[in-house]
Amino acid sequence: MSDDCIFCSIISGDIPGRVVAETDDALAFLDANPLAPGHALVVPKAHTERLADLGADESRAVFDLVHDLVPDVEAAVDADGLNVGINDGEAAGQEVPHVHVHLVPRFESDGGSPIHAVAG
Ligand code: D5M
Repeated sequence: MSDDCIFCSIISGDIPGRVVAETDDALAFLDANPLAPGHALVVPKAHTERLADLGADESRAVFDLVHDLVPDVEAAVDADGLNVGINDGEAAGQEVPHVHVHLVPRFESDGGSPIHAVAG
């Protein structure tokens, strides 16, 4: 837990988050600046800034939850696909220094362009 981390505050319940799934070590909630309806973030509960700093158990918890949620998120908004991405480090566009995986629903109608950075 980091006192000045917005995602830690969501995890602790100090600020509201639109939680969509929770496990012992990971949480998923809707992105506040969604790129598409259903845009969700999956985070480790333990405050960790960079992907390489995640422990093996936390990493498994995060990616297991991502794996579980992909079909649910896609179905929830009737999407045709998803971008799953991580901005890892400031140089890569990471704005919130707590590891998070973006799940961005995509639709046949949105053009199908790949994304180079996930900006919410
Ligand atoms: O993406 C950081 C993402 O975090 C961005 O898509 C907005 C989102 N965000 C920021 N604050 C909140 C709160 N309070 N709830 C939900 N989502 C939030 P990055 O990959 O770091 O650029």
